[in-house]
Amino acid sequence: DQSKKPRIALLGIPIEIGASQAGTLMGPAALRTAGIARVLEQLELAVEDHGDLAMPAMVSTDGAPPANAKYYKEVKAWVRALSERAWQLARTGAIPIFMGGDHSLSMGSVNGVARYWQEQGRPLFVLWLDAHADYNTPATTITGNMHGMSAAFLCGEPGLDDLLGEQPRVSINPDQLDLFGIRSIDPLEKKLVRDRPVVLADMRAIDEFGVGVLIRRVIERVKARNGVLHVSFDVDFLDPAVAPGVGTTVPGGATYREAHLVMELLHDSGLVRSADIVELNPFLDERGRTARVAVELIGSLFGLQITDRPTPSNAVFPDN
Ligand code: 4U7
Ligand code: MN
Ligand code: MN
Ligand code: MN
Repeated sequence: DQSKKPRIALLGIPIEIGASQAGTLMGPAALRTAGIARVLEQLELAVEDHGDLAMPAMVSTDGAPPANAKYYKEVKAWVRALSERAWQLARTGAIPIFMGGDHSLSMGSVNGVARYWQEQGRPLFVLWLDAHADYNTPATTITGNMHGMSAAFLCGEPGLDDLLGEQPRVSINPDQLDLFGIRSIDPLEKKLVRDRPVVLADMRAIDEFGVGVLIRRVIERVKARNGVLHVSFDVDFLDPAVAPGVGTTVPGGATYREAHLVMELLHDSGLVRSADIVELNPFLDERGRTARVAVELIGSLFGLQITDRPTPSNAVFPDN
């Protein structure tokens, strides 16, 4: 019965001006070609593809845009439109998957779903799977690229204060943001992250403790507060050997299996209510490899399993 199945709402956001390299605007098309809807349908989910968000008309801001924020006006137009749309999609009760597009789109997608969960009275936690912290502001950025500012903006850092226009801005408490997989951070950005109660698992921590321990720690924190989880998956979280189709590759990333285990554990938690999949750049990909890996990982996030047997939560196998 179609009506009883959990619903997934796919929305493409073909934005690329937040990044330094062109090409992420083809991301939604590549994810569709790689079969994102088919994979989710095979998991007994009701999938609605809402197409791509149309490029919004630019709104003239009063006054000059902030310095050190490239394409501020264009990004603002996208973020405002997406925040409204994300809020509406969340209100339908579906699980929205926002298909990027560069990571600046999360300023709109996360703000919109955060608004919805605030109305529901449940705290929203954000898991940021990324090589980068994305915790720059116009005051700390080296490049001025806004895809490197989204996490900081969402936590209420100043500098892009007019970005949402008339949309209500819902700040995420920094202790409800988990930066996971980090291995590239700029000097002033590093200082800012150090001064904030942001939770962080860098690649060194992942090497030492493994993703199993660290993701369970994330899940326990969300459960302890009766919260829900948004997963913001930047494809450069993955090692470039697995995922070459991104503009900002950093060596030493998550392996294929580490990334699947992250997604499998998140699925089992039952806490994920929305997700972004961002920074896929099909122009830089090799024969669709990265798009395919991204779709497989979305499969694991929404219930694809190897054996369909319950996995014990400790190292001891149950008697059966
Ligand atoms: B992404 C960078 F300087 N920190 O601010 C910057 F290294 O969404 C990179 O994670 C940002 O891909 C990367 O431009 C943004 C740079
Ligand atoms: Mn990144
Ligand atoms: Mn990012
Ligand atoms: Mn990037």
